[in-house]
Amino acid sequence: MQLLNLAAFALTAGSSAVAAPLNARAAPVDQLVGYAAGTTGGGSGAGATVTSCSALSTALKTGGVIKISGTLTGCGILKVPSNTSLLGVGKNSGLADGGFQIKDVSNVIIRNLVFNTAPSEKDIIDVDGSTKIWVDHCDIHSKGMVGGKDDYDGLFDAKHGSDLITVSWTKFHDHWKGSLIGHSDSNESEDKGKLHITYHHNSFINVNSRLPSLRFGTGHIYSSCYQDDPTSGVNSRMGAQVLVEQNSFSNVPLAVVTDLDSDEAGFAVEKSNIFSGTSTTRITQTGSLTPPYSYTTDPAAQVCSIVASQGGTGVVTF
Ligand SMILES: *[C@@H]1O[C@H](CO)[C@@H](O)[C@H](O)[C@H]1NC(C)=O
Ligand SMILES: CC(=O)N[C@H]1CO[C@H](CO)[C@@H](O)[C@@H]1O
Repeated sequence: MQLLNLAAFALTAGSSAVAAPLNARAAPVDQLVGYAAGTTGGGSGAGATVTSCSALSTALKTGGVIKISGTLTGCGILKVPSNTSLLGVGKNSGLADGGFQIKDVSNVIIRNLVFNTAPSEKDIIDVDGSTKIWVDHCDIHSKGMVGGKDDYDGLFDAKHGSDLITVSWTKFHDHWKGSLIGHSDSNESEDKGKLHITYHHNSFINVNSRLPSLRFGTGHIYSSCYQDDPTSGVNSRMGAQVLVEQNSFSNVPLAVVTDLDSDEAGFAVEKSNIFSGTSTTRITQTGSLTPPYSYTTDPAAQVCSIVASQGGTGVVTF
């Protein structure tokens, strides 16, 4: 009941960038906001529930609504077709040592799933040439910064002209490479004008870098919690535009940076963020992004506690 009331408040309050009252969450927890608006996945049907890798792999031949119950180990990387929702049952369902490849498709939703342990040299979620993707209320992690940084790939990556993506209320933690958007300095012809992505109400804790790293694209990153990310946070490269607002960065050197790792710098605007501990910024070009949608921020001082309790799995359940 309390959740419904808060959501109703946020919806009526709904115009751009409404700030939360102190000590209350303003943003609704169960709503698609941002560049992926209009993504419907497999629709609203009950769908099929799967409890094994073989059943999941069969269900993925046709797509639709697929509910995963339990932790499925050893599924490898599974391809996801268009018009599909992958939903976790309860708090502890997902994939261990596996992931999803979303390649040359459109309209995919992934919610309430735990991804535990990155497969060797692969991304856990890899979006390639695909549009309309919503990842929400997931917990995506590996084993920490162990072994070599290139033994694994990203937690959530998107490339080759992918577009219209929202990643919300998701806990990213304990890994080397977080989220790479745009994989190469030489992919301008595919990526320029694409790679629009919204990140909100996520946490990035104990992840080395790429939170996200964005080339050519457009990123709106708000009300997220960054803690103990030892190399860099938001990395805008190759003319990318980012708006970084109402986030909390604690011990994130180069929390927002525009001149790292690429031949050309990116653009950034940071506003109303909190930088503490070793956190610093290096913004060499000021950006100009105004998101084309309504959204509700929560204040930087409260986002870590809000995301800790309202992010990840077991909040929005299926
Ligand atoms: C996905 O759904 C849309 C809308 O119903 C439809 O036009 C499209 O053909 C579907 N795509 C696939 C690959 O089934
Ligand atoms: C269109 C374009 O620039 N494509 C390049 C993207 O990057 C790959 C390497 O990962 C090149 O092979 C493509 O030519």
